[in-house]
Amino acid sequence: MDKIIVTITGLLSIAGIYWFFFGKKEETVMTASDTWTITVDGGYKPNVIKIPKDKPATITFLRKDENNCLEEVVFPDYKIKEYLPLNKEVTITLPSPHKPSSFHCGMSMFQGKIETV
Ligand SMILES: [Cu+2]
Repeated sequence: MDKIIVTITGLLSIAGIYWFFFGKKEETVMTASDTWTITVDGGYKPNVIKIPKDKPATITFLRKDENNCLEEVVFPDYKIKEYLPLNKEVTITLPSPHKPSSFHCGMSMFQGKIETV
């Protein structure tokens, strides 16, 4: 009887571990999309985006922060610099292929990261 309980407990914890990792992986499924929305409010939310290497990525920025410093977003590796008007969506398309890179505000005080998958 004890053996059965131990076996069941063992199987359940293995299932739990699988569920945990599988669940985490499932979260990254949203990275397979080709559009992202980043809210600019005291920084970039989210500030890490994962994009597929070989697909152009369309990122929509919505600035809700009046801070002048955030009115410009720069993607140095793509040589893209864009003005972000307050409360207006701005769409930026990053041409593929991608490599890990970053983006930041005009003065580089707020940063975001691009990871590739
Ligand atoms: Cu800044």
